[in-house]
Amino acid sequence: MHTIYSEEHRHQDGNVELFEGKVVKPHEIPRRAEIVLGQVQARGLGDVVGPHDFGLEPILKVHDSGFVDFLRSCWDEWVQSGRDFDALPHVWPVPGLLPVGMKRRRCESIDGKLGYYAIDAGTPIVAGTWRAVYASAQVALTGQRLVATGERAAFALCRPPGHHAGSNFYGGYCFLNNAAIAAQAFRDAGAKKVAILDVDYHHGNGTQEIFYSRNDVLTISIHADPRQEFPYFLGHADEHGHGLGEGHHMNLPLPWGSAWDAYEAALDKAVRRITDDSVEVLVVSLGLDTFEHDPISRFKLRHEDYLAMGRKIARCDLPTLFVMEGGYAVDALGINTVNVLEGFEQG
Ligand code: OKP
Ligand code: ZN
Repeated sequence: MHTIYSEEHRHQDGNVELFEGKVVKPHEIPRRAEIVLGQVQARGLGDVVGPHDFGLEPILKVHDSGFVDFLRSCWDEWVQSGRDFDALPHVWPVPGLLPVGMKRRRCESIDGKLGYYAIDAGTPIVAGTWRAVYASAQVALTGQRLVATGERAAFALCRPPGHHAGSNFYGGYCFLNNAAIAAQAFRDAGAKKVAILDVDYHHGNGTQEIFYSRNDVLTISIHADPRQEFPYFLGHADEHGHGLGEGHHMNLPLPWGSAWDAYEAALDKAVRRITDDSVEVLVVSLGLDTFEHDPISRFKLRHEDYLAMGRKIARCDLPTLFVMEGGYAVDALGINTVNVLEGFEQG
């Protein structure tokens, strides 16, 4: 299968992340994508191609324009306000802040805007963030185009990742929801029903939010239980979709310490839900932070489990776009990623 890759990702290179009460070096670093690219090439997965530029239009079908404007201008406004280090939020308009009858409003101050749009303080915005974020979305869209025009599968080597970003917010190392943008593009290219299967260790809260009231995109996420793990406030087993979307969303939370036996059972449920529906194309939010040695996660998957994961995903028997999400055990990230992709090709 083809891999789509752009060096533009290197421009997302933050200095700091607020993590467990400390200001630490970011876990989401340029070397992640380089390691994956190296393994794609070393194992001969297929050709590596650059992205086309599809412009802002397909992005704006998923994200609010005010939010996209904020991402584009944030760094300049931050510098304008006299700062020269990473832009991070430090104050949030929590729902109870405002007296009854008052509506949350976007503040003109860049600090107010950061708190308005960010869900966490772990996602630094720097000078090159927008360049990298824009290219990452174009990488996903280029993979979408390859699959929509007849390839069985493609691998969008996106960085930064996207599944925590919603229509109107960013965080969890994510800015634009690459998988959601690609899924919407499949719909606009004529697919009647699309499924997004999110196998990242963390719940795909942004993807859930974007499609929660819709029945044309089935979203399924397997992840660490939000009662224990980021993003905490969403991803519980009883969230099924709303209105028209009722029954078109599925969360499969698993406890800390889960290994392949428990994971496989959840993945079987996900695959069954997809094959029971009239899904025409599959987008996989491919995070590899379920790995036993991941530094920020607590599942126990091993190298060989990712081959089995790829084979199992192939059972959906659908044209499939893989979109890179998380994975922070950087030295093992390439092996685990390509294991899924090779397992899929064998399956
Ligand atoms: C992004 B992706 C845990 C802190 C978590 C954010 C994690 C974002 C993960 N103590 N910080 O889903 O891989
Ligand atoms: Zn993750």
